[in-house]
Amino acid sequence: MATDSPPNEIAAPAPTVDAGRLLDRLAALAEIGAIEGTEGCSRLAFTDADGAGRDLVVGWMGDLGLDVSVDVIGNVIGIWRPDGCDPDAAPVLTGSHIDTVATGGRYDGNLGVLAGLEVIETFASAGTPICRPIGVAFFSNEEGSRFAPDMMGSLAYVGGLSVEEALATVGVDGAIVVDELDRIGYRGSTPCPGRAPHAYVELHIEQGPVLEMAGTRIGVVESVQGISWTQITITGQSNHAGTTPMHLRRDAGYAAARIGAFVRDLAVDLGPPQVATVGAINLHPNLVNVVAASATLTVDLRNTDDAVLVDSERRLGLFLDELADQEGVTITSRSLARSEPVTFDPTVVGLVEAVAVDLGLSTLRLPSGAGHDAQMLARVCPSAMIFTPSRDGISHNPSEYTEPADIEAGTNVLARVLLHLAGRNR
Ligand code: HGY
Ligand code: MN
Ligand code: MN
Repeated sequence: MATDSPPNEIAAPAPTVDAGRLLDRLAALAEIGAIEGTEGCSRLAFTDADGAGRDLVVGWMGDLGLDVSVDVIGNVIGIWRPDGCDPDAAPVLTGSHIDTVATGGRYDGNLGVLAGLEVIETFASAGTPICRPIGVAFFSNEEGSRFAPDMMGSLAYVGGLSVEEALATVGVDGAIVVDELDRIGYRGSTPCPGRAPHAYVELHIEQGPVLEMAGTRIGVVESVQGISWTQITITGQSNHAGTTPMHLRRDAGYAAARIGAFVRDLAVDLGPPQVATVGAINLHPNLVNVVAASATLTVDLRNTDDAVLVDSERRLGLFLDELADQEGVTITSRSLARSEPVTFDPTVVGLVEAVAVDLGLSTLRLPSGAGHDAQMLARVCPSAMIFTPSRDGISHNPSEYTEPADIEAGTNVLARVLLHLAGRNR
């Protein structure tokens, strides 16, 4: 297995990447769904903007002569099979996602896909010999904010979600995945689950403050924390805001606010790394002079320790039962996504670290607070991630930014790691 050689036998230095070309592609992709007046972009999964972004990246894959496949859930993989490599060998895969949240930055996901393209173009231009094919993927709907769960495409790719279930998923706007995939022309024919890669390595921005605060260039990601998404529906009674005495109200809006306060207090009580977020609240009829009849909201709970995450879910459930009794409302909930913490392959993690050190870059081992496609690929092959710092730790925000020098450094680490994994005949 490519990962059995000790990291200190790192493959011959890889050719250095063309950071300017990579930054130009990041800028070109960010033009699609650009958020006016910002550096960011909005390309929710399977929207026209996502479709246009896909077309651009697939065009670049074609320009490089990659073998491009589109599977039945829209995952796209471009594989480089140069002369001299074993074309039938399981490829070493890199990549990420190009769908974004509605307030997205230009680096989240996009960096991992375009850095993979850059590495392949650098190797192809230099005639770098490899034994195994190298592939670059973008997986469908990593964000999950329009269609839950997150990492939908990569989860289906590894067999963790049936294609039927994924295609039938109804989004927050009432759209259905299969119709949207057909509409943007990315419901492909390649079967899913897909072939297990030989190994998977993903470059991604950290999206948090840790690397920047430590003054470190490269994050050596050891794991991804567990994620729990719940949709909560509260049914009360609409009533007149002026005439209804407080003790006679069945106020869904107030109940929703109490839930938001509870999950904040729960995270503070449990302490780091527990985090809790109410990101979406919709009231009905959402009018100034009407006590809300109903409310729908989401709760995102995360922790590196699954036992604590389970306890936070339990405590939330107990609170909802108490709240329903107190306020005379009915409360129902359903899980939108649930993934346990994932530990990456220690040998590949060690390889990332050894390469970065060999390139003279400072490193820090850390867990990922965000979910990533790598956590799904880790189910089927040795996987790891490389982080680059995020300015002020900001992400899921159009002002998301990573220094060009850090983008170049992270991509050179990726190049060397991929060469090591693909450059040896095992
Ligand atoms: O929610 C996440 O962690 C990722 O951005 N999908
Ligand atoms: Mn991402
Ligand atoms: Mn994201």
